[in-house]
Amino acid sequence: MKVTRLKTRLVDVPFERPIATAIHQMRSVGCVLLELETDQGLVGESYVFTLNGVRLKVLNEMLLSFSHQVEGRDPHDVGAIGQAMWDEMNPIGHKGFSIAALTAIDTACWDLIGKAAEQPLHKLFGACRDRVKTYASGGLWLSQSIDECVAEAAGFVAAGFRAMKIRVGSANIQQDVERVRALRDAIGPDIELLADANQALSVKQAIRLGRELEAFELGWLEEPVPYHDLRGCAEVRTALMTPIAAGETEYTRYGMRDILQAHAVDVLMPDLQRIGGLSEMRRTCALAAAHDIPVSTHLFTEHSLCIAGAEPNCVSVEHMPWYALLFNEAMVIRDGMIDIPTRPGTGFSFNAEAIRRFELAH
Ligand code: SMN
Ligand code: MG
Repeated sequence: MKVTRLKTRLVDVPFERPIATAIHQMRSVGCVLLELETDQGLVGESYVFTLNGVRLKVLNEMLLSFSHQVEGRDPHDVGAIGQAMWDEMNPIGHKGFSIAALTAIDTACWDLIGKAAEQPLHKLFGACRDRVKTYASGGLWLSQSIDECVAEAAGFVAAGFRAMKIRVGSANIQQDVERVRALRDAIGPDIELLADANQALSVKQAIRLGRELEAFELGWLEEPVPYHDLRGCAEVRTALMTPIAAGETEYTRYGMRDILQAHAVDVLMPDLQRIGGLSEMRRTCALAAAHDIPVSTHLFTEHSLCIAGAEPNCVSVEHMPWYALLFNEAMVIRDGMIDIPTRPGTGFSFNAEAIRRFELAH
């Protein structure tokens, strides 16, 4: 099998209303949809994105600039394709959009490998489970009132979730504590509650907030301090009983290695776009396993399910609903778990009508 053409389309998927974390103001996700066409008629698909669609054309241009590394090649040679891309991006760096391009091409190659074998990817990787724990992450934003959060939490439970994540890290620590208290009171002790501070706190603020939140039995406190302050994150971790999660903002196995070596986290949270594709995600899980650290994937719910299905220490995936309408297939959520799809490849294919609806001219 040979890739005959690398093709991209741009879409901008708006949210129902603007939302915010401690450091993000968001109204849409702009996606570069990648299709690798082949001489066998199979098409490999993947996507990468930017918040609010800013710099989407730059991301697209970056992806197109690597076309020559995959056109004319067999996607089964994904290891060599990835290595050639890695070597070529040396002068521009192994972070940012260059790694996003690697992610898109690597993941679409794997999609093709699965489709050619007529196997779901977790089976090709070596399956370990057919369902994985998840948590509702598409809500409980800092921009919402406590009443809105409480109502939304009830909806999450009704939709089959047994865990959910609230955003904290506002300028007012007491306000964060009150939000978490109200939510814990509303959902009771049996629903897992996670909190994400999105790097907004200093070490001392994070320890202060974390100590006040210990009473609410959080499953984890995420990104308490700026992502590059690994020593500070480790300090927060030592000061609290609550587990610390981080990793979404760093890149590749080298970024993950530094986090693990700094003893900065109890749960590693790699992001498919920033890690460098399914190949690098598998290496990352192995690296975390060698440190006895569990992995929970960040965003990219659909495309991370094959990893959770194959990596024993990938114990949960973040459920973010933003991209679901781009796909023909829906995720199945029951009892707080998502089924690992049994369809070939990643198990998710672009929906032509949705793409027509959200497509941008370029
Ligand atoms: C998050 C940050 C930015 C965009 C979406 C989500 C958040 C998370 O850190 O972990 O979900
Ligand atoms: Mg986060």
